[in-house]
Amino acid sequence: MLIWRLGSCLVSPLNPCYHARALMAMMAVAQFQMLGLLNRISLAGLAALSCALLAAAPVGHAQTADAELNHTPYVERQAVQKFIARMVSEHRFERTPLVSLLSGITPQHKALESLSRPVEKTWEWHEYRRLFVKPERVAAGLDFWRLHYGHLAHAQCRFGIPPEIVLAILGIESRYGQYKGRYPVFDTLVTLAFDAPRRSGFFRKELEHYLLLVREQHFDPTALRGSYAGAMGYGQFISSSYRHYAIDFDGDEVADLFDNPVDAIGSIANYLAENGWRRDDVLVAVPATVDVGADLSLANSSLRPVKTVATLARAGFRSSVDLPPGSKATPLRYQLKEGEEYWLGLHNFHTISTYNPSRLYSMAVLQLAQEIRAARSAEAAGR
Ligand SMILES: [Ca+2]
Repeated sequence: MLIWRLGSCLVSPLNPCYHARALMAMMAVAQFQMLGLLNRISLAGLAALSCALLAAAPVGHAQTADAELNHTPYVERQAVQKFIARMVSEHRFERTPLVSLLSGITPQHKALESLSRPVEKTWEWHEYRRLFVKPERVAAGLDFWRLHYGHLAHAQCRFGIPPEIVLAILGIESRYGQYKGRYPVFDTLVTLAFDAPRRSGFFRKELEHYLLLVREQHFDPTALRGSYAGAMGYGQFISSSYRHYAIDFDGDEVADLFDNPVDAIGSIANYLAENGWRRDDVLVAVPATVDVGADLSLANSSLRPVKTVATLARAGFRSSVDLPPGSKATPLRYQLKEGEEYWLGLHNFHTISTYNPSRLYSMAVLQLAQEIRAARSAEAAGR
């Protein structure tokens, strides 16, 4: 069979379906360009979009073993039609290019698998900590601090977020920008929005935000890459967070979280400030001891500090440092390789968890931050 190559895609001239898809791809690009949605698309982007659309064979598109997956093309599904209608009526999108764009989705079944078993739910604390709080990440954080000292100091001044907290989030989310995810964000969000029933409401909203984001920022909707959950850039912002919290922090009038570490620093600090970070609260969480007979059912029951330190002391959870008896805390238990340890999470611990609602995540951010801070202090002291 005669086969030629378009970009990285194999195109068969003998299959009329491919011709139709290629035509649809180019039409979608042209229509989005007319709408100003693809102002930044390059020739390479055009080829990539064509490839993405060509890759969306209606049947047999993946070697999935899961017979329960819905193989009906997205645009033929009622839920997708309703979504398109809403984007048209509420946000004035043109129907035809949107249909064309949604005709070219390659289902991201691996993203569905990853969504069903996030490490925050399946790993013990000692495993999670070993992955994220390690010497290489501390050393890279220190390098990043040296490189962006002024902008980190500016972010602390403006938003009240200590540099080491911003650095720890950057380190955990993307290894300081070295790994920002390889999933095509648009295809991934469509897959999660329409093939993950338990999370469909959340991901349809994120898909809506994504389409608004690419229109506002003039991004190529098919070019962006991210995590299996559609998180993007240095700070792994999901679409709604990008729209609400991303800021231009270097003054070039673009909030670029993909390639601009300065904007990423400002945006993470802005996110935490907007989600309640208290600049005067030095402590984020403190180690605790538990009395014999303590009410252990209280541990891990909430990320939000809802009980007073005095109440928790009466229930058998004692802070390792003096805290005002009336201040609020939440008792936390962490599984070690052998045994366990307890902490009291305070207000800013909960604020970190707004980034990722997991006690493992917030503690990893805190402990990585503490190690980066210690390394910085040691460096300053000439040790
Ligand atoms: Ca900028």
